[in-house]
Amino acid sequence: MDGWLRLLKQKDKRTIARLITKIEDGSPEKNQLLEKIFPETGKTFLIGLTGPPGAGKSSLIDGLITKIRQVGLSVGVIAVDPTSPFTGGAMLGDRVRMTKHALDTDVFIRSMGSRGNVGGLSRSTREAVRVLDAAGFDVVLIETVGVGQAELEIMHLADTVLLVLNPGAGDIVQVFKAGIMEIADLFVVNKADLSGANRLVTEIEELLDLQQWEWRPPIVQTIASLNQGISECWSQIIKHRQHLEETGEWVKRRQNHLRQEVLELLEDSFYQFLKQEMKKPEFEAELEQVALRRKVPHQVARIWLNRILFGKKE
Ligand SMILES: Nc1nc2c(ncn2[C@@H]2O[C@H](COP(=O)(O)OP(=O)(O)OP(=O)(O)O)[C@@H](O)[C@H]2O)c(=O)[nH]1
Ligand SMILES: [Mg+2]
Repeated sequence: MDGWLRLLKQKDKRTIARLITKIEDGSPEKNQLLEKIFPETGKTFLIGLTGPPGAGKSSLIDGLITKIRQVGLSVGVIAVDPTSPFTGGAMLGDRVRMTKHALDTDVFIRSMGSRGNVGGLSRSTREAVRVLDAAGFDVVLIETVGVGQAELEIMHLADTVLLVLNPGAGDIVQVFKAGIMEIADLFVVNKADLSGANRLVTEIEELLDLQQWEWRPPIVQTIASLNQGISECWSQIIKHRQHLEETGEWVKRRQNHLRQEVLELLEDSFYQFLKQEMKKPEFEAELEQVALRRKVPHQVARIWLNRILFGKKE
């Protein structure tokens, strides 16, 4: 076994940090390293936390880390910030808040920004999670700020998804309409110390009533800043995991995640290939025809698809 792999499996923090940096920077060795660690992965329990900015996701993670350590499990955290090209104040704040775990070898916390991410943030998040998986962390928590797409992407990655909301923080119906409700395995109404928490719970219940659920997402109230409700939150997470295992959904979800990953990689390769194809002079000529309104974009796309896939000339 390579030295670095041995160190990784000992959860050596410097080795983990270096590997994740290589992933973030799109280092040329990246793919080779990921190939080496892949056989060691697939064991960790992946929990995604998403929700609007400032909902208390990091505070909740802080509490969950303590809880998870109490039950004797190791835990890794990847905090994703897709909005900021820099490691902004929030993430710095996260680090400061979580320093109490800094000396614990069974806790590893890493923030990832979008700067310099080759192949997109969701891809590097997945790869960073894989590093923590190979290192042997029992649980990995992924924090993503809910700003649309990133929220939905978490469901292609995590075994269990927590949606963190706050009382009075906007219209729950909007969340519902955006399709974000569908991805929640568990609702966390955080900042339950603020007024309107019970009303929010009722609103979520009413929306959940509109459907039949194989797993009806439970709603947990927490005050993350005071460490309240964390045990209940953890026990609902465990219940969800049991549900997944009992129904065979655990295996199915994971297979779907891998399918999605391969699909994304294929999409990416095809996209790069097509971009090259479109540089050909024949294509440019055809594009000109479109500009002159002599050809329709759909038509040109169909012609080129036939040419590329089947070598057909139209
Ligand atoms: N009143 C109250 N404040 C809370 C609670 N939980 C967290 N906060 C505060 O809310 C603010 C945001 O908390 P974070 O944990 O950083 O929220 P976040 O969702 O990680 O934020 P981003 O990562 O920036 O999206 C902080 O000032 C927390 O102290 C709570 O239960 N009640
Ligand atoms: Mg945060």
